[in-house]
Amino acid sequence: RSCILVGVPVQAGTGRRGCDMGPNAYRAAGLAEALADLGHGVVDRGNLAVTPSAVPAHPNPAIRNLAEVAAWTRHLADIAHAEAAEGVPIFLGGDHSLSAGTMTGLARRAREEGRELFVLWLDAHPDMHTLATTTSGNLHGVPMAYAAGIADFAPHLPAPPATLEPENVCQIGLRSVDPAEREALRRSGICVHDMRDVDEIGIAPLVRRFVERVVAADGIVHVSLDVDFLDPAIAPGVGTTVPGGATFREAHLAMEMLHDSGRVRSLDLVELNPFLDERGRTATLMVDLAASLFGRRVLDRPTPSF
Ligand code: DIR
Ligand code: MN
Ligand code: MN
Ligand code: MN
Repeated sequence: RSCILVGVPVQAGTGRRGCDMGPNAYRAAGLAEALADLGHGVVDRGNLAVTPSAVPAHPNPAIRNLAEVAAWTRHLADIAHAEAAEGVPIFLGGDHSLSAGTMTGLARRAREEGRELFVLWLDAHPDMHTLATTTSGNLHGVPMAYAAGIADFAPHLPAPPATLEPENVCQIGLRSVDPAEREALRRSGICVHDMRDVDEIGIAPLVRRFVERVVAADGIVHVSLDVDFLDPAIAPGVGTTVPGGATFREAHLAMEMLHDSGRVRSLDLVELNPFLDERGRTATLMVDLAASLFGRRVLDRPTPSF
């Protein structure tokens, strides 16, 4: 199965401009070459575009760019559904609102194939707001609630034809959770690990437990990697840095273990803002993490038995 690069230059979901340059920064940082060096076929579909059309207004006056996010969600659900049948899609963001669409399309594809879809969500934020609870109005804060079918986003965003099982979602890296999100997480049944869990338990046991659940269900995995999962000291190129994030080795180890599971079928790389980056170092780190996810390793080793 080839890797399929899909550029998603959406920044309508975030409060800062520059995310629309993300897809091209990944190309400049050598993503296609890194994957090809690992022996993968690579197809680059270029950058997508959408034409927003009017959607019913929502009473929350804070919400920004609803029509644009709705258009991306609708289009990306179709694209993800189609590309997941062709290969391993890698969505190059763009802000995290894109995951509302990708997870919806991937869930629909998995359901049609009779496979259980699991999501590993690596982020400082749970992105669990509904249209009613967001106070920033930035819709990169809603995709998890949307794709988990937790709130009724219709008719403002298109209703997903298939949603994720909350029990199949694992979030790791949380350290900025709004009160409404905290409540929504508690009700949802989503598996959540804040940075304290990473500190106390360690990243390896957390990822191992997740992989064990996937294997037990004979499931497949989508990874959604937000740049701000990483500590700002190593990943400054993002609009919403939060101190105390994952280290270089914690992030690579998570990727290496996920690769060894043999279960990863798709990836979102989101929230990279090249305008805020330092000479491409964040783009390069994200490319290296993707390389670890797709098989780069220091030494050959047997696949660990989980
Ligand atoms: C904050 C920040 N919870 C909001 N969210 C995200 O605006 O809703 N930042 N996703 O990256
Ligand atoms: Mn996010
Ligand atoms: Mn985030
Ligand atoms: Mn977990």
